[in-house]
Amino acid sequence: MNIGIVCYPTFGGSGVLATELGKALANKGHNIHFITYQQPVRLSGFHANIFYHEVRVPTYPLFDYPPYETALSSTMVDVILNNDVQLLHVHYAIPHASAAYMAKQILAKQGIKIPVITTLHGTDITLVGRDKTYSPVVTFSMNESDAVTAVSKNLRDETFKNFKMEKDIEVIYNFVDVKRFNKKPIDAFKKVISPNGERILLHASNFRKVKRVDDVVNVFLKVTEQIPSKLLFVGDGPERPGIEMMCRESFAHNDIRFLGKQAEMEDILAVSDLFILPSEYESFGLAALEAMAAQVPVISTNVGGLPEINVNDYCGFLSDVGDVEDMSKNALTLLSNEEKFAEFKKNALAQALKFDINTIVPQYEELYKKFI
Ligand code: GMT
Repeated sequence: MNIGIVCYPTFGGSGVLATELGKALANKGHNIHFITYQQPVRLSGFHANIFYHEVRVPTYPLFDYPPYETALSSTMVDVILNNDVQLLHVHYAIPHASAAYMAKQILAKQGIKIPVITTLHGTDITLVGRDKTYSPVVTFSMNESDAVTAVSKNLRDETFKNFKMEKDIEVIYNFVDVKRFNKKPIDAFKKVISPNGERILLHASNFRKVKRVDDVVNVFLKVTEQIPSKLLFVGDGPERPGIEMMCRESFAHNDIRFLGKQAEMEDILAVSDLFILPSEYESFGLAALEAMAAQVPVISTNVGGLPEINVNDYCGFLSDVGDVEDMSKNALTLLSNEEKFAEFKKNALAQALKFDINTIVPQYEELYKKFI
């Protein structure tokens, strides 16, 4: 099949998932055309079946806001016409679903029928999309898509609750390449981070308010008071300067490292003991799934789609939002009981295998086949 994939190219989960999906489909022999404004972060190297088309948005003194959506629709039309693309799969509704609708209408006038599949990822529904500034366009373009998928049951339910949906939403869970993430730790790396065998706690996100990164710091401080530990932060975003300040002022400032944006998460996960995700909302929590694939138990909140992935008292623990006390207690339970910890690590891998790339990607292929 010849598939066009539209996504955000940044470190956010939707872009990561879309890129990994494109790579997996290309490995299965499909031709994949990425359409976005920058090379996606997880897309590097050469692959015979992968093509990257950059959306250029010319500036003009009249524009306070260059019209990205118009440029995106025009690029979609151009890529489809010149590469025999048979289907557009857009990730994150805003503005990808409405831009795809426009491209579809333009092509229809030329007698070309191009099916559009929209995958909802989270904030496009629960935060941004619900805002009345966007909601009429999001509702219309979801309903005009040939198929809509959501990455968890919770996100599907939230969409029905908040939008006037006229069509069904299929749940296709996010996936992880377990083989790639279940790696042996690099001893030298571990030694640098925890020279005296301290435990390593990890958090990775885009440092937005919804991630409650200050809770990560507070959980860590309570843990390291009892069991000497180190805290690693991966990612970047608006809350990072405040969090860095908070860490600098804490008694454990020498035990906290900010690694910034990292493409090779598997190497960092391989040396980590626990993954901390205290978010206010997660439609899915792809970062938690990647941790589980690396046999890292997850200490998370119990909101959104997280309970569909992180099974409480099996491969991690779930707590109420903001309950730092409970999250630190759960972390200490695992770190102080080798037997339980080993069992949770094994369970984390078993749980991740349910979301393995080889199980989920065929579900997208089946969906594509219905429309091509
Ligand atoms: O919140 C983020 O990290 C970014 C955001 C995105 O759209 O890239 O992530 C959303 O999509 C991910 C992939 O499907 C999910 O794993 C995240 O849970 C979801 N984020 C939220 O719902 C807050």
